[in-house]
Parts: sequence; C-alpha cells; structure tokens
Amino acid sequence: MARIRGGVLILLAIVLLALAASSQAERSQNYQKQKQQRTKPGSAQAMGNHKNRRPNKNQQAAGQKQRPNKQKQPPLQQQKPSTPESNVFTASVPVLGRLRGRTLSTDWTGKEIMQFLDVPYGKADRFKAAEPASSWRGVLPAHRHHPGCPSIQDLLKYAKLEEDGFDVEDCLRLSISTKAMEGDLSPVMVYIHGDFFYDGDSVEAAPGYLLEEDVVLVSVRYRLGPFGFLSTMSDDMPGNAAVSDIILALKWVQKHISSFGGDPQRVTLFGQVGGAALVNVLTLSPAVPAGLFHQVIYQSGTALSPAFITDTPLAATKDIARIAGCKQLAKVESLNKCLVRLNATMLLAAFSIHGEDKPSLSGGAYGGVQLVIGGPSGILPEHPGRLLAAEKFQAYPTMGGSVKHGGTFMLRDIFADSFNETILDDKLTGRQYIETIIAQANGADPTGSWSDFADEEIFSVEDIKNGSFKRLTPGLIDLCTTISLKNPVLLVLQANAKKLPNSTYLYTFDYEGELNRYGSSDEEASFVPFDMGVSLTDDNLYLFPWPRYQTLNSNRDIKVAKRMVALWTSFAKTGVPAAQGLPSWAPMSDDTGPYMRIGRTISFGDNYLDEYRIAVEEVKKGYSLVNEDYYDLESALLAATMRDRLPDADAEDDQEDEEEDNNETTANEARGQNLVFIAKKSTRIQKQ
Ligand SMILES: *[C@@H]1O[C@H](CO)[C@@H](O)[C@H](O)[C@H]1NC(C)=O
Ligand SMILES: *[C@@H]1O[C@H](CO)[C@@H](O)[C@H](O)[C@H]1NC(C)=O
Ligand SMILES: *[C@@H]1O[C@H](CO)[C@@H](O)[C@H](O)[C@H]1NC(C)=O
Ligand SMILES: *[C@@H]1O[C@H](CO)[C@@H](O)[C@H](O)[C@H]1NC(C)=O
Ligand SMILES: CC(=O)N[C@H]1CO[C@H](CO)[C@@H](O)[C@@H]1O
Repeated sequence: MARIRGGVLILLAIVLLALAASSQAERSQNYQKQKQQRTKPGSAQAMGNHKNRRPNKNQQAAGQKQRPNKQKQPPLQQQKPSTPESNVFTASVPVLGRLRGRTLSTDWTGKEIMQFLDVPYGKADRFKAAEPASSWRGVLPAHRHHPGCPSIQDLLKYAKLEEDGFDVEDCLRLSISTKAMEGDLSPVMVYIHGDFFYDGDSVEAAPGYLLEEDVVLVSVRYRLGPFGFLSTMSDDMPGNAAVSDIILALKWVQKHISSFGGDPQRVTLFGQVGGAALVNVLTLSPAVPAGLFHQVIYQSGTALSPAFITDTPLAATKDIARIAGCKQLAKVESLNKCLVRLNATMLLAAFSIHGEDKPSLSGGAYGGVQLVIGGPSGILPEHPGRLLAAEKFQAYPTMGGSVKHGGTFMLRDIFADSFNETILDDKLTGRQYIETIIAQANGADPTGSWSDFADEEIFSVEDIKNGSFKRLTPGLIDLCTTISLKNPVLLVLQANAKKLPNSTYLYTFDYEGELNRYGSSDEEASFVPFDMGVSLTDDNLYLFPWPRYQTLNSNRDIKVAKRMVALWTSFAKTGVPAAQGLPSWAPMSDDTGPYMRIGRTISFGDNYLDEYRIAVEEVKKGYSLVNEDYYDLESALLAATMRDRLPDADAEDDQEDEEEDNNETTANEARGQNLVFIAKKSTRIQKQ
C-alpha cells in the first residue's frame, strides 16, 4: 500500500513538473539534442528532472549520460526545420484526396525529392488492433511532421499536448519520399524504425541518401511502449498491437503507393534491432495475408532476440497498473478497465517508473513492451524459435546481418546498472561476470546452454579462473553481441536459406567510421572501460542522413555510405545486393555462410560462427576495445581517494541503486519460457 501511494505521488509530481517545465524545455536547445538520444524508462531525461544518480567524479558525465553523442553540441539549426513556403506544394491523389507535400534534395547529387509526412493510415482504440483511417476533408498538411506516437522520450511534450486537448494516441501515420508520382513505378522500401519498442521515430529514415537511387521510401509510425505492446492476453488487451499497426500500414501501401510512384509488387521491408524483430514477426505470423511485401532486410536483430519476446506479460502489466494506482490487480477484467481509462500521460509515466524499478533486459528492453506469444492477437501462435524449427514461416528473399560490436551498447548499460560502474576492484569473479551478461542478455539460462557456449567458444579456463573485467572485456562484448544480435540473425537466415537457397544474403557490418550513432563524447568515454567499436545502429549512419548533425563528412565515410545505399537499393530493385566495383555477393549455401564483411573494404567469410568471437580474435591481432585511459584515470582517482579518505558522499545514492538493481529474478520471470537456440554449423544445404 505504501508503495502504491508512493507511486501515485511520484506521478503527480511528474505531471506537475511536466506542465511547469514543458514550455521551458521546448525552448531549450539541449532538448533538441536529447531527442536524438535513446532514453531509458525512468531516466532523468524521461522523468523531466535532472537528478544525478551518482554525484561523484562522474558528475560531469552524469547529466548527459543517456546515450551521449561523440559530438558535444549539435549545430544550432533544429532537427525539424520549418519548410520554406516555396518548397511546399499540393498534390491530388486518387482515392485519398488532396495533400500538401514538401520538396527537398538528395544529399549527393541534389535530385529533387517529394515528401509527404505523416499521412494517416489507421486508427485504433487503446490496446486494440488498428483499423483503417477515415478519409480527410480538405487538404492534408503533409508538409509538416505530426507530433508522433507518445513515448517516454518526450513525456513532457505529450503531457502538454494532451493537456491542450490533442488526441496524442491518434498517431498511426506513415511518411513517403518519392522522386516521381507518375511514370514507371519504382520499388518500395518500407522502413520500420527500431529502438526497443518504446521509443525511436519514423523521422530516422531521412531519404537524402537512399533516394539517390530510384526507390520510394516509406517510414511507418506504430504505437510505442505500453500503447503498442501491453497485454493481459485477453480480447481487451491482446498484445502485439503495434504489429497490427504495421500490417495495416502495409495494406495501405498495397492500396495507395502506386499513386506516389511506388510499385506495390516490389515491397522490401527493412528495420534495425526492434524494427528488424517486427519485420521478422511478419514473416512468422499466420495473421499476415500473402502479398503484403516481397523481401526483407534484418539489421542487427530478429524476433529471436531474447529481449523482445515473452509468453508471460502479465507480471509487467500488473506492475504498471499498480504504479498507475489501479486497485484490483488480480482480475484481468479490472486490469483492462483500469488501464484503458488512464489518460495517456499517466500510462506513459507509470511505464517510465516501471522501467526505473526493473533492471533492463538486454541493456535496453523492458518488461511490458515485448511481443507476446499466444493469446487472442493471433500474431505469434508459438515462440519464434519453434515456428522456425517447424518451418512454419514464409520465406522471402532476405538480407540480414549485424554490426560487429553491437554488444558494447548493452555492455555499457550493464556496466552502469549491474556492475555499478566499478570494476576496478573486481568484486566479481570471471564466472560471475559471464553469468551476469547471460542473465541480462538472454534471461535465465536453465539448461546452461549459453554458459557452455561461453566456456567452449569464447573464454579460456584461465579467463574464467582469473578473470578481471579488463581481461574478459572482449569476450563479454562478444557474448552480448552474439546472444542479442548475431545468433538471432543467423538462425533466421539459416532457416530462410533452407527454404530459399538462392536468395538469402548474410553480412557483418564492420566499418568503423568517424561517428558512432550512440557514441560517447571524449570526456564521457574516459569513464567507460571499453570503446564502442562498430556499435549498435552505426550501420544506419550510412543509409540515412539522420540526425542532421551526424551527417557524414569524411570522404571515406561517404564512400561506404554510397556502397551501402547501392547494396540495399539493388536488393530492393532486383533481389540481389550488388554494387559497382564490388565482387558479387554469393547467397548463403551453407548453414553459416558465405557472408559479406562490409568494412573499409569488402571481403567474405564462410563460417559466420567466427563472428561470434570476433572481439576476442581481434585482440590476438593487436586490436582491443579495452580503454586503457579508463584504467589509468581510475587508478589515479583511486590513489587520490585513498589519500584523502573523504566521508562517503555516495552512500545515499548507492541505496537508491540497490532498489533499482534488485529485481533481476522478477524481470527474468517476465520473459517466460527461456528457450535457447544456438546456431551450429551442421550439414551443408547445398554443396558449392
Ligand atoms: C491525467 O491524469 C492525472 C491523474 O488522474 C491528472 O493529474 C492529470 O491532470 C491528467 N492529465 C491530463 C492531461 O488530463
Ligand atoms: C552494485 O551495487 C549493489 C548495491 O549497492 C550491490 O548489491 C552489488 O553487489 C554491486 N555490484 C557490484 C558488482 O559491485
Ligand atoms: C591472475 O593473473 C595475474 C596477472 O595476469 C597473475 O599475477 C595472478 O597470479 C593470477 N592469479 C591466479 C590465481 O592465477
Ligand atoms: C539456384 O540457382 C541455380 C543456378 O542459378 C539454379 O540452378 C537452381 O535451380 C536455383 N535453386 C532454386 C531453389 O531456386
Ligand atoms: C526492490 C524491489 O522492487 N523489490 C521487489 C522485487 O520483486 C518482488 C516480487 O515481485 C517484490 O516483492 C519486491 O518488493
């Protein structure tokens, strides 16, 4: 009871804070910068206050710790510049009606792009499957962005909008970029944005690079966080609502995209991390009608990424309801009733607090926002691993791969949340470090499959016996990347290649350019004991000029971007990823390859399992992600502390951390059946 009242009090404080702070925040430039960064539920940023969790030496970093960027300040222009009148035009589209669009130019050759922003495709009652949007009257202002789907990333903005009477949940929209509305139809690329199901934005898919080629780009908004995923496995709250949104958007594309110059017979879906998982679900789901799309690209994720799936969503749903002040948590009907009545701000705030209470799964995902297995949504009748194994899925020409060191992104969170940012004194043994990573990235591992894998494939006996964090770092990075990204991608491509041997293309994205999409600024980086390497979402830097202040500058980076754009669009056009001057990319003909290494140069491998231990192997070649500066700095600080012996200023905060960090078991339970599928090299499908 005390906890419930506490929760409501915090919520009221948030709402008040939100209203007081919002106008100020909107003006603040920092706000613009924060919007580019991924937010965790319950982070200072999401809550709209600026509490520093650890006001110690990290203070400098703590204020902006959430997904800091390498670049300290974005340029002064806003992310969403207002469109000059001269770039606005009005088009009349059969069936749909009139809509205003805007023009912009491609980044490399200045071709004219026509863009229609946030055209409504659906509407939905909260938690329910989406239905087609009603038609609009007059001229639709599609030259401007819609505020988007409510997310904790912008809690204040949505609180303010809701207070002003705006229906924030009416957000099912898609944006279209095209070079010609008539003439020959071009292949369509539909981008499903990612970011762990609770934030991210369709504006990520800026068209300036891809539209250098003749494709039509569509980017879809779907319901985020509790609105898109919360479930009680009942008709009123079946779960997977966001998937129903995307299905509806694809139906819209089938019906209308030819009016925008797009070919409904050549639709390629692509997405990264959470977006890739959603794309993958569409290939696994019997609820998806045939012919909605024709090819898929998975960038660093599939529905097998353990963090994205649960068959027991109820515990998280109850927790969110409890925080929101719902009284009767035992009965599903009362949960449904209470959660559907909350206003959007309240639901979002409750989810945010829930996120703070629970440790993250896989350094980024949270209970309450996962795809659900079973239940009345009919989207995923069984665990994706079981569907794959039973060949119960539709095979498509497929491209898929992972960024080389995506695990650094998760390990940074685990380092902060589970290792308390102190690893110097190595309170944990090698075994404990390894088990913590497995618990975070996979959830419980009852059969010990991942432990066995770690022992056999990644770490030596010495590592485990005498494993300092520093010594284990490359292997821990590999373990994170493999469990969360590489293994899920390989398993799905293996299964697809069995059905469609000539059309499954596997890659690893290895290029380390000037930018990290979610990198750290130089001074912040010195507080993390490893470098980011080729980290999560870095591949998108070469497909989309977004965020604007992260557009590419060096010729080398631009060259890689041109290569990526050529591969991705050629796959969309012909089903074969090819680029001028590159050797041809052979489809998978074996369980583990061949695969392309997209780096500064292009090379090929034939055993993708080698990529599972790449950071460990690279150490042998003299390339290590261990950040020696961190160790130098930390030992200097430690020495200074020993001298001064100040009273422990951190005591209070540590206590706070304890509360946050303690509920691993609950979080793991929320993941339900912990099926572990690990890719193996087995019989050849087809001898070359
Ligand atoms: C949402 O609900 C909370 C709690 O009932 C209330 O304090 C707040 O004013 C509401 N906000 C809006 C915009 O209606
Ligand atoms: C992190 O801090 C919590 C709470 O202070 C403590 O229980 C836990 O053992 C610490 N973990 C490590 C690795 O130091
Ligand atoms: C652990 O490694 C360190 C340095 O590599 C070495 O000095 C120490 O003796 C080792 N300890 C054990 C128990 O093997
Ligand atoms: C794969 O390609 C080869 C050579 O182009 C062709 O002979 C074979 O029939 C194809 N197999 C399938 C399953 O399409
Ligand atoms: C600190 C904390 O939130 N502890 C909770 C973890 O989960 C158990 C079971 O749900 C609760 O009883 C604890 O209060």
